[in-house]
Amino acid sequence: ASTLKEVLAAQIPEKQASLLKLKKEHGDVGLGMVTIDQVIGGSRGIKTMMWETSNLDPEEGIRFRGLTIPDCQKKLPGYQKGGEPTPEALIWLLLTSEVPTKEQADMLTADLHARSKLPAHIEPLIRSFPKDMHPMTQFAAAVAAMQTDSKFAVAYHTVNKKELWQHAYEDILNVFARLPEIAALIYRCRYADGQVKKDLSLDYSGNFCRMLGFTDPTFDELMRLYMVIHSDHEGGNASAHATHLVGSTLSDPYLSYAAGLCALAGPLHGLANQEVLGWILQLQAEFKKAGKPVNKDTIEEFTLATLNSGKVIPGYGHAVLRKTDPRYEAQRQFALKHLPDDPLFHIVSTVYEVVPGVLTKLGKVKNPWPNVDAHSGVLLCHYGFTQHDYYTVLFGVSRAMGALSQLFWDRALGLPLERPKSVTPEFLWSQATKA
Ligand code: FCX
Repeated sequence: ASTLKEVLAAQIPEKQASLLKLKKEHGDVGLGMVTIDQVIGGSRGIKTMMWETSNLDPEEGIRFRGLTIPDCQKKLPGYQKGGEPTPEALIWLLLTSEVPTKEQADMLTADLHARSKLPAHIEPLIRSFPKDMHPMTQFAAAVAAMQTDSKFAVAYHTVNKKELWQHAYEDILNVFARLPEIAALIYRCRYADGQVKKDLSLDYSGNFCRMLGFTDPTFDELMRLYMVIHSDHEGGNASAHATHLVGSTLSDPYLSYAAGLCALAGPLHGLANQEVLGWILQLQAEFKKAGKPVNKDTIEEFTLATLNSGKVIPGYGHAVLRKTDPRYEAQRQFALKHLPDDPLFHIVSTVYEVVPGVLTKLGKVKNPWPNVDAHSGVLLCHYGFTQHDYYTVLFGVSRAMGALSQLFWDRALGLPLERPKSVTPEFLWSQATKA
């Protein structure tokens, strides 16, 4: 069977030619006008970036290279037959747009394991961080510090720019390979004995779970699903966009992804998974103290109190989606199968019955439905992974797969520096009064 790099090398010339033809023959076709509202309003809906690896439909949700999450669960090889798809299989799909055979996915597992050794300074660096430094700060710093190993940064000065993609490929695969150990070190140093035990006889996710200190095979399956569904959400989300933007300066994949992680660490983005569990635990603790039952009425009261204190309901709403996130639904199905009686799952389910109605009544929320972050924490908690200020790191291990698969194509296609035009408020006023 062909290796991943061979498959990609064969695809590049055709894709380059197709893009060149598109630009040359249709480059002046318009894609819609931009309103003042969009310029002030965070560029919502402006089509301004090409993204190969996935596409987000407001109603249907994400498709990875055309495949929905249930399609991926059916078509991508798992660790065991009939199990959840592996992130290795998904990386193959994202990069090549082809569903790998089990043999190809296993080949990629072996390749990632072979690349997984951290540069010597990374472990002491993580051990030196203050215990109370947020795990995402540690994660972004450690990924940036691995940049000493970048083949791309060296190649920029030594090779023809047509060859740069080969070096981007090496860095990207090395980042995928090393993120789990970095993440595990941060976890074990902060919450456990600081020891990380690998098991390279397992797949990417199984080994990651062992390094974190978890041994339940069902938790391994959860991790596979978690890694797959958090990987990519088209290009406009802040972590993917930051990676793409920084990469467009020909900053290397380590630094580009460190930027992506900094974006993911914001509470309106990836940090929402930490916020959701904090909100649910606060709800549980307050109700217990007051002797209140957990039901629709009390949850509605708690939701209104959060809104009245000027805060958002974490895990609900989305900048693009207008329906329940299929990533939420996939996790709900996992919970129904593996932990139907879990008390926190019951709270999450009741919140789902109440919050959309409350947000709809506000009249300004464009999407009252839950997103991916509304569910992930309770699944982790069920298996004893209770340290919710760490959860965004797991999201960050996964998001690399999408953001960096696209970064590979950015470099293979030789996409230019991203540099949109900003305008002054005076310009906007001048246009407004002209109209
Ligand atoms: N709770 C309360 N108010 C909300 C809300 C929520 N969950 N979602 C949106 N709103 C409010 C906005 O704050 C805004 O109010 P304002 O006019 O007073 O500023 C108004 O509704 C309109 O916002 P809207 O257009 O619907 O949403 P945006 O595209 O601006 O923002 C996010 C989208 C995701 C940022 C928003 O829905 C939110 O803050 N949600 C909670 C945080 C969260 O779950 N983030 C994770 C998102 C995602 F899945 C991920 O990146 O991981």
